[in-house]
Amino acid sequence: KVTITIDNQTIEVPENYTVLEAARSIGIDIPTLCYLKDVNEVGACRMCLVEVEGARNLQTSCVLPVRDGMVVKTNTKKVREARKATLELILSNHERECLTCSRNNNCELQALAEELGVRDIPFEGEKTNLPLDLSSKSVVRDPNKCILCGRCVSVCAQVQTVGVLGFRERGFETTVGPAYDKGLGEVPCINCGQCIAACPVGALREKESIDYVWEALDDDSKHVVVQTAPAVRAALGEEFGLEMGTRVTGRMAAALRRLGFDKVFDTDFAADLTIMEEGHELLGRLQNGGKLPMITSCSPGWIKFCEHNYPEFLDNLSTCKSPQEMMGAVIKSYYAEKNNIDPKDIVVVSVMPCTAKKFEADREELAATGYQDVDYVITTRELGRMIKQARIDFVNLPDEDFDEILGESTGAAVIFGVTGGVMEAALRTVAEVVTGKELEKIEFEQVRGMEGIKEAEVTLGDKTVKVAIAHGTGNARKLLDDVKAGKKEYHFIEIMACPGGCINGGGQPHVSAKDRYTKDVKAERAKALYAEDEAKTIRKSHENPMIKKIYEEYLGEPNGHKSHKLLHTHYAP
Ligand code: HC0
Ligand code: SF4
Repeated sequence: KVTITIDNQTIEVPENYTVLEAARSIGIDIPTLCYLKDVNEVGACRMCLVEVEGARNLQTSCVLPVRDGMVVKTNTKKVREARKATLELILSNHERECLTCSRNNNCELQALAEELGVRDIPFEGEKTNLPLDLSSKSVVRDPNKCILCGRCVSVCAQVQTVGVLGFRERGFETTVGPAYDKGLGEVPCINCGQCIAACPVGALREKESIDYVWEALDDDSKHVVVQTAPAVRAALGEEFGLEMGTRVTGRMAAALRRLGFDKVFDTDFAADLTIMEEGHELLGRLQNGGKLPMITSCSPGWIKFCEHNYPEFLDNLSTCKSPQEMMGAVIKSYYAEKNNIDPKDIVVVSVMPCTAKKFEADREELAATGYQDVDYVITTRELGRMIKQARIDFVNLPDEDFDEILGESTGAAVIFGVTGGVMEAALRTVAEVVTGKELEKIEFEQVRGMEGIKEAEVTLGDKTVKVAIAHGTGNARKLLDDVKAGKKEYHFIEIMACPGGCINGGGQPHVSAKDRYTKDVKAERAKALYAEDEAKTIRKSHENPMIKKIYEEYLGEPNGHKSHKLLHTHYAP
């Protein structure tokens, strides 16, 4: 412990603290811009300047370690003027089109200008006028809005270990993007959108599909069906000022109906279906000497990461399509036939916490009926925008149910949205199928939590099955390197591209660096999903009555002929 005095308050703090951390521990909020806890701690933007007794120059508090006896002032005239001058400099060559920016009212730069009391910008700097990077199906990069904070660069390189973003050129010419001026769609970007989540401004954003969805909704010749991913319900409320972790499942269904969708279905139904297919696939591989470890295939960012970095594991992937794709395929086959609708007239819209799902929906492997399984993907944020554009009073909506029958799901399905959830859902079903006995306890605590890599041994009948879970592709890389080197052996692995799983996907509502500092975003949203699981009467995928029905009426059996045609695929090297 060291003793430090900040703004006349003397406190004791751990010796590994920075001055910023020490100040925040007593509620003194030093402003930051480039700082992102544990990810980007570089002291580049100089917004967090403080005065330190005995030092001639102002110091950047986010990288300044505390020292015993240190005396710090965070709110002197000198500090205020320096911060304001720095901000004015950034603003002087920033494209200040706030009104039409996707981050209007939700921008950390805008908020700082307000907080620091910037009322005019004394000089106009030279502005860049560079083309937008529209090459990716998921992420749009607008270099004119970039403030060079480096947060996206750090997330992409250090957390995801993808490393396709970097600083290019020097001085005024500096931009952030892929090397050699390439577009994000031309490099091994995995579309995870974690860079968007890290961006304080509007320089990185999803490629919006809102206009296409409005157009489909306005077209009377189209039957427009929507599905919502598990994690959306855990975060959509944040777009409307509800507390993080508020579950808005019923209000979300109500809003979608009011937007005009003909049917409101739940990706969770398809998650249950995935468990039936993937669970039986695992049993098959265990019994017949198939390729092990089997690895989950539902996270499209992870699939792309695998294709670029670990092609030798492509045959380990489960052949199951992701739930979003299974749902699309079922809507355009079973549902279409049952209701006598030509699949060409059906438009499937997915609401996803994920930007990579936009890329997935366009993959040519995923068009079981001759049409793309899914037509348009919008993120949780985009759904928030549509609800606002329709002027729906979201907070005060009544709770409504999803439509039958593709809206019926179990507790096992809803936890898909959090790391370890697919594994737990699979274990619930596989354990009962193998033993023929009902589980005494259906919670598998070993696979829960936010540890980067989790391992467990599970007894299934007379066999012990070794499983592992990784979330965030940086962790996936570590795990796969160990498997490759023969250091670890598993039967079944769950990998999700985003840290925390889909709840923290690149399409979820923005959380400022400041809120990320104080709130555990992943844990809060995860709680909402575990609560929904607990509240469900049916919590195992194989007990979903509508899943039983679709096998009876249409699919036959898991991994059967029809399933293979509609619900499985193969990603070739
Ligand atoms: Fe997920 Fe999914 S759980 S990837 O995290 O498997 O995006 O929420 O929709 O498809 O169900 C995302 C979330 C999904 C899919 C499901 C899986
Ligand atoms: Fe990196 Fe993911 Fe952003 Fe692509 S989408 S640049 S992989 S962080």
